[in-house]
Amino acid sequence: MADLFDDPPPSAVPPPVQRAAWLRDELARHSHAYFVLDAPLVPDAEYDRLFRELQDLEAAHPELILADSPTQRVGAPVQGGLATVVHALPMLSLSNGFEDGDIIAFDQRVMDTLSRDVALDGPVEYCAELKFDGLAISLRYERGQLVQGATRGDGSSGEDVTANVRTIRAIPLQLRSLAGPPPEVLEVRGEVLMYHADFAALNARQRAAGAREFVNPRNAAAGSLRQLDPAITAQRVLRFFAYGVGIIEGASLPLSHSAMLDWFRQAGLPVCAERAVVSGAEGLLDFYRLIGAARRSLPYDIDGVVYKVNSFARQRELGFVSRAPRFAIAHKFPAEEALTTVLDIDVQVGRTGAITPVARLAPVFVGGVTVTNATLHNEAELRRKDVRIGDTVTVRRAGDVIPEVVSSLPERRPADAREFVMPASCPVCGSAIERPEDEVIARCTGGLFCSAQRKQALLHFAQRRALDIEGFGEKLSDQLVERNLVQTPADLFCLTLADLAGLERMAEKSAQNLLDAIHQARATTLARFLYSLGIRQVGEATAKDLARHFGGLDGVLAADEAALLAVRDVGPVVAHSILRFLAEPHNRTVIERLREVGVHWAENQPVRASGNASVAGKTFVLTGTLPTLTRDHARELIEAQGGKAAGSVSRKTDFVVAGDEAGSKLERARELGVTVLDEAGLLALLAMPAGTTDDQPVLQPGEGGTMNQNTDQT
Ligand code: D41
Repeated sequence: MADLFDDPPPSAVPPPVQRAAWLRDELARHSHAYFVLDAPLVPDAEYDRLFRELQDLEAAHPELILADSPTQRVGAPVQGGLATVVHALPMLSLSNGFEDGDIIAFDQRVMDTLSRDVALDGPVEYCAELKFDGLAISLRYERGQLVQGATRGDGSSGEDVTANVRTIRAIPLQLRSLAGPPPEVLEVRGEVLMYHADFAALNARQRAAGAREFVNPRNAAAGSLRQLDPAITAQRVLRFFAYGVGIIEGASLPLSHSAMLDWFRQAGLPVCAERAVVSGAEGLLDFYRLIGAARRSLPYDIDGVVYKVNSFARQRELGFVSRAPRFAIAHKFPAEEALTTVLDIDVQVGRTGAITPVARLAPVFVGGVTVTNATLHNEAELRRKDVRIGDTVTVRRAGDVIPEVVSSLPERRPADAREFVMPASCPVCGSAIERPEDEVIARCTGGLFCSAQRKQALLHFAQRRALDIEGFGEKLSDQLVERNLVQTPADLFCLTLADLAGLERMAEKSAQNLLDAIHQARATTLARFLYSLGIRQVGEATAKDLARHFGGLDGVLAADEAALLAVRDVGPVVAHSILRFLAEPHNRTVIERLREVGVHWAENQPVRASGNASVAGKTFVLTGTLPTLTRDHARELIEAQGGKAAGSVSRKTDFVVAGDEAGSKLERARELGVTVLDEAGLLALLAMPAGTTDDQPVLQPGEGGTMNQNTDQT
């Protein structure tokens, strides 16, 4: 078999039978590497090329087509609805726990039950795994061939989704041969889900096609799996993770759940790597906390973790209560979505005057806190979601992200529900609200005349990434503006102890501390200064580009459009925004006054992108925890050599620097074939002499750092 994996030399063109067999093996090997080993061997385009070659070959020689050829995944549409499948062994449900106490009690019950029959020697061993937020399905393999896929349904019977399941590349059409012949029958249970990136891409396509977008990856996965036409399912990238077993005939299972998962993986089934064998309640709770912290960096949604007594013999001893096994429990994370009602909708005015509609909600506990306000983003979003005052809505609060209204439930709409009307004038300052034809964001035209914008501008100016005035917060900004103590950021530097001591909750000591902090903040960098001005479209990265390019403020102030466009990553939109800001005499006055009151920085010579050719002009994305460098430090090192640190991975990314627990960004890098470095690799790159060019290998294995480009066969 092994020699079939080498592309035959062109001189010896193999007969079509052999070429087709080679292509099928090669395609299966790549799918396995991608979906099961999580280590792609070739870029997607190479897979596509091999796939097309096999398709062409089979078209020319239809006798070569085999049922389990990767080209045969998409079958004919199902007529007259999905058939019902009665599960040979019912698909059980899981009982839920929410608090530590629930888990401690579960472990105690397990110990009590087991020790009735045998003396327990120490804590119980569990297999802990993720609880995927997808759809449970059962796959039936007969003699290693996939013959049926069915949804869980009510646990006793589900829907026949064989044709759709066959289109899921993560699901092998044929099991890899283990020692001995394949089992007569093997039912594999697991979850079908959609990764965040694939969900976003699907919704972008839906939007472009004017079709309905999906609310979340779970719904998208469910909708995709229950299609009547498998050609549609085939266009949706679904994944699968195996976590259980149904009927098994003609083979015996390993002795534990964790050994079974390993066995599945060897058989070519995707099994999630995020799993552990742990002991006792303490081990379970440690796993819960570990996964809770890493949850955001996973490329898919989970809604908790699942614990299973590891030994199958002990599982049998424990048995079931009604439809749920006594040997397993789901430990759920606090729900991130909840239903509540919209009491009112009003608008908030942001730093740049952006008007954001905000839903005032009946208080609801979601994502671990009580939420009373949720953003509706903008008018177009609000209309698309058709949210009305009085509606029942789904609110989502994930991690530290601002709570948002996800969707409304029109079927629960009361008769007196009212539509939101965008105000014509700013509720804070009364200035007109305008929305340019081609933009989605409406804005208050009041500028710094609008106190809402002034407050936000001050907060932006003082924030950590700008002038970094310690102790400057929202309450303070509100008071300074409301008492007319501060009109522009420059006024901050003229505040006196008496001004501050008169404010609410401001003792003399804290007033003095604040004055000191303001005084200290005068020493800054040009990049921070430019960022602090709050010019639209000028974020931190652009501010740094500008500072690096011009070296000093006067260069920026004098720049015309052509000069701005010469700055890396500055395009016409950013250039116009800067020019518009600087054309406003008022803004120039504020800048002058800031210099007068002593805000200063070291002016540099403009940096030419020549420091280290391996780094200068290159875009880096940092992800995960590096062993010694903080992310900020790594970023500074990259920037010091003319490189740029970006937040997300795209085709323009040159390097992804990945540490521990790197998640979706690393995944994306692999998908796009972006070079991945670890910390040692980054440091080696930074130490490289000037003049190293693009086409020289950046690092050789064994040179102190490691690098893997996923086109290499690792
Ligand atoms: O990830 C999951 N959603 C998951 C679901 C999992 N990791 N393990 C599971 N194990 C079971 C048993 C123990 C009954 C085999 C499950 C489910 N059941 C399950 N999924 C839907 C209902 C039950």
